[in-house]
Amino acid sequence: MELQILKVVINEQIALVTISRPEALNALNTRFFNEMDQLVAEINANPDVRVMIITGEGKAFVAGADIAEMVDKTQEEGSDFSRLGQNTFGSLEKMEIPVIAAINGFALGGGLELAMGCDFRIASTKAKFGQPEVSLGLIPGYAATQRLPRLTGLGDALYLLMTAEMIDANEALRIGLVQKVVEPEELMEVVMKIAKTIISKGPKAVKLIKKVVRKGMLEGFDNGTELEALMFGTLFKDEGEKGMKAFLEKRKPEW
Ligand code: CO8
Repeated sequence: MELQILKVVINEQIALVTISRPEALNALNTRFFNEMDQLVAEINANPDVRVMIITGEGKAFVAGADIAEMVDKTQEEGSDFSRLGQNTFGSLEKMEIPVIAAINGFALGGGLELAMGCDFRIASTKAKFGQPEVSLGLIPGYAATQRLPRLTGLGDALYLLMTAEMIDANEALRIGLVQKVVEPEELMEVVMKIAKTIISKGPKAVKLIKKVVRKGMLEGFDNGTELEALMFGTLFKDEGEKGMKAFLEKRKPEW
């Protein structure tokens, strides 16, 4: 399938993905999910890509699921559309490489759910966040009921989900929804710099961080620490040896 909604530029081991349907504030439709599924499969198969960044074109990151597409759905179609998005955003978590959300503007409903499927989030001061579903007589369908409380804690998550309040980037930072807030004109520069910092680290170690942390969050502390010990061991006589020797020899490691 030719990508129409997603613009992808791969450069210096970074895949920059821009969601580009600004006339609808990048609202998520079936075509978006199909394109994203295809792109994730392509990037998973491309060993030259070490970090993926997702951002939005225009004044929105993503202003939610496409209400025009959803309005006439039946109960069954509604559940199917929910599973479609859950699977796509779940596949971002399952990617081995880090996925960063560069939030340029509105991240509402399904847009915030997309951002939460990424590994961490950097926001412009222009970004606005919210889960407005209850205003539409809906609940979130792309896992905000599960990811939001895990990121912010229960009280802030239930507050946002029940009130549909739209918050600014500094409030999102305060409740742990984003990790940094920067001026709009600096957003991509800062995110690129973060991506390059990650790329300078041990490639296997970075992938294992994602795997071990996410497994522990899903399956609990004991399973997580068991996997940590196993994976820790795999780095010896490998990247770990290179990194530790370089430290002792006071030089930069070559992976
Ligand atoms: N879906 C479809 N079109 C949208 C959406 C959307 N979510 N958001 C904006 N648009 C369209 C507008 O209809 C408008 O189109 P047109 O120019 O043809 O009239 C265009 O984008 C520009 O939008 P506005 O004129 O409204 O721009 P403003 O700057 O005045 O307002 C807002 C910006 C505040 C972001 C406003 O557009 C808004 O409130 N948007 C809807 C936000 C929302 O409610 N999002 C949640 C949607 S529900 C959801 O995401 C549930 C996810 C789970 C689904 C589970 C599957 C079943």
